[in-house]
Amino acid sequence: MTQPTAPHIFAADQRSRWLSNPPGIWSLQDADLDAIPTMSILTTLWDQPRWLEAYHLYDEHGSELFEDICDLPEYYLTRTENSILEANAKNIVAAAPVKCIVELGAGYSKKTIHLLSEQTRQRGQSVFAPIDVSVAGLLASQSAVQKDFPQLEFHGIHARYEDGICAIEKSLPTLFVFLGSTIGNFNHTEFPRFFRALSAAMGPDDYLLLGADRIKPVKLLEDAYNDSRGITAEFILNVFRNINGLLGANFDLKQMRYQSWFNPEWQQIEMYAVATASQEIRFPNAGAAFEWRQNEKILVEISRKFDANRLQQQLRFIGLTPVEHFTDANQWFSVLLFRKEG
Ligand code: AVJ
Repeated sequence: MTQPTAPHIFAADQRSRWLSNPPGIWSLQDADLDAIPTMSILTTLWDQPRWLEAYHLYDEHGSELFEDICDLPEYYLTRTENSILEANAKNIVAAAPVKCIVELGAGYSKKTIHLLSEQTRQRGQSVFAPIDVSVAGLLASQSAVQKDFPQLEFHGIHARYEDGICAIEKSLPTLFVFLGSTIGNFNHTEFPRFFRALSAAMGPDDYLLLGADRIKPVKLLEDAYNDSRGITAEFILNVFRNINGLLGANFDLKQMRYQSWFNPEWQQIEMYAVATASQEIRFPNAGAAFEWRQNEKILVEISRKFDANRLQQQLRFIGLTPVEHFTDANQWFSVLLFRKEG
């Protein structure tokens, strides 16, 4: 079978690196996506404190649990951001005159639909290219977009964010969309590294739309990550089921519990798994093991909360100029539009 040539959304020097499989979903030819999670899990688990990169939470079951979290009464983020986008999609799209929308992460949510329908209404023919590490998510997005927006050219990019971002053609006016306060997952080294890479990859006619959860009373924050139905606990501990499957490890979900709190100094929710008994965790495939002591915590996820003005100032230093700031009546969440410094 001959490979179709990668489309014009990829930079010319990148096109030969991307293969389409299945049709419309592009993957890096030389990426070893299996080796990467193993390496990531083992290194961070041997760190002090032990921790995990957040993307391991999103196996199939984890993605379903996250969908359930979005509907929880305590989890105000998704609802609030959606209302901001619904109310302002027209202004956002008008302020960012682009031909292409690249979404980082989950491809086809209610929130994205507001932007896509405004984009097609205001500009007609356009490109929509979500970047995601999950092929299943990209395929779902593809079939939904093809059905609802036949005017949109769809290209799914199966890659980690930075690999995907760097491949996009700089001269194609593009709006990068990064919603849900996913940036809250980045720690203090990942955060500047990510934004430097994004800013460097953006062309002079490119924009960034960023969703960020804001600092607010601690009770509201802590409840959002410790819901009464225990779905958040299930979501966090599910990462160990995923790791057992990936690495043949023996984490026992009955010998751990979920614990979270808002760290006021770091202004972040920290989500931990705590060992309820000492246990030996073995990774037979890697010939490795460690002693997980009773009460020792593994940091599974952080969710940083932001001061919107400070975030704008920070990104200004990285070459991203604030264009507009959209928020809700309570000022719980911000949707920020930036353009690349010309
Ligand atoms: C998807 C990273 C934005 O931090 O609020 C929700 C993930 N973890 N409940 C968040 C999450 C537990 C979520 N993000």
